[in-house]
Amino acid sequence: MEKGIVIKSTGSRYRVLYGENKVIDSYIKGKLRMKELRTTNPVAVGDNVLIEIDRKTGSGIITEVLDRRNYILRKSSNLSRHSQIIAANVDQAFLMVTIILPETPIEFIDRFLIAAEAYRIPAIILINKTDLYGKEELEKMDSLETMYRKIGYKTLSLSLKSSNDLEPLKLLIKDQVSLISGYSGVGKTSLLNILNPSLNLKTEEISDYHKQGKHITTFPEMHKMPFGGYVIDTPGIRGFGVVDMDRSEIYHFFREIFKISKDCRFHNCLHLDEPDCAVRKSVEAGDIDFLRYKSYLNIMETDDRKYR
Ligand SMILES: Nc1nc2c(ncn2[C@@H]2O[C@H](COP(=O)(O)OP(=O)(O)OP(=O)(O)O)[C@@H](O)[C@H]2O)c(=O)[nH]1
Ligand SMILES: [Mg+2]
Ligand SMILES: [Zn+2]
Repeated sequence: MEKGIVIKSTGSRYRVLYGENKVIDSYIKGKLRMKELRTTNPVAVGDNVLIEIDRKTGSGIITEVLDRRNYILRKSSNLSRHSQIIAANVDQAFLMVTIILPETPIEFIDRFLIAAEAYRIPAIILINKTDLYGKEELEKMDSLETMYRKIGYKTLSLSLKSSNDLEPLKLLIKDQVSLISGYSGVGKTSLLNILNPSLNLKTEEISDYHKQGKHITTFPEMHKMPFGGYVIDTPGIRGFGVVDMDRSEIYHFFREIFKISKDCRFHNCLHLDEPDCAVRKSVEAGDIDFLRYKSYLNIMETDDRKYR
């Protein structure tokens, strides 16, 4: 019996890292001892597992999934009640965004941040491709950083196409399990190739026509960093995990809105059009950023079903 960590999951096969850097293709046999979870994948990237080695085939057999500290879910489809675990045991989540090529909308960032907030996973915003930015883009980047720093999020800007000091980022990644998410084509995989040149992962130019990525990474995969720590590269999904949150608690995960909501007249205020709403007053006074409030309104309006 060996203890290992799942670094890739492609349906029924799992790649497990164990011992001193040994990798073994594994599968599940029989019933796994696990908590009840309605998911389509019982074992996910980041799971700590016990394996036995099948002497005949050389494959690993996963016999047990150890307790998870946390996990990030994604609904298989909007209508489905089944979810898929994207990753387990994550210390922090990076959201890589770009101002152009492709443009990452604020609402997308906020959806990611509230999901991370709900999972209690610290989120860090990485702004990539600064080499492409002119005056206008740099201004946009600046106001984005100001907006998120004001409410306590860490942001880092970087470029992978010019000599750029990646030391601050490496320090954050070192000895942690990090997940990296973001639109297709922002440069997630390119970053990993730079942090660990022996990886040689596939990346691709974004399409000239759509100015979007081509979804090159198709499965989440965990990579070991030579300086310590692991990073889970994810496919450029149009959204992070969906969390089971009630519509009435969405504002709990907008940290600055939540903080001020204690001053609303009604304890069940949703900050829409209730009288004496401290949140709306704060938005009017410019203390809460209007863009954040707008994301909140949009999420309240459109995601009625998804968040239940
Ligand atoms: N100019 C510029 N291009 C970059 C930078 N970082 C990445 N790119 C390019 O962006 C393109 C997409 O990069 P990928 O690393 O494949 O993007 P990804 O986020 O992994 O995309 P998916 O796997 O589809 O989710 C590649 O052509 C990279 O060379 C950067 O800092 N500046
Ligand atoms: Mg990729
Ligand atoms: Zn209110």
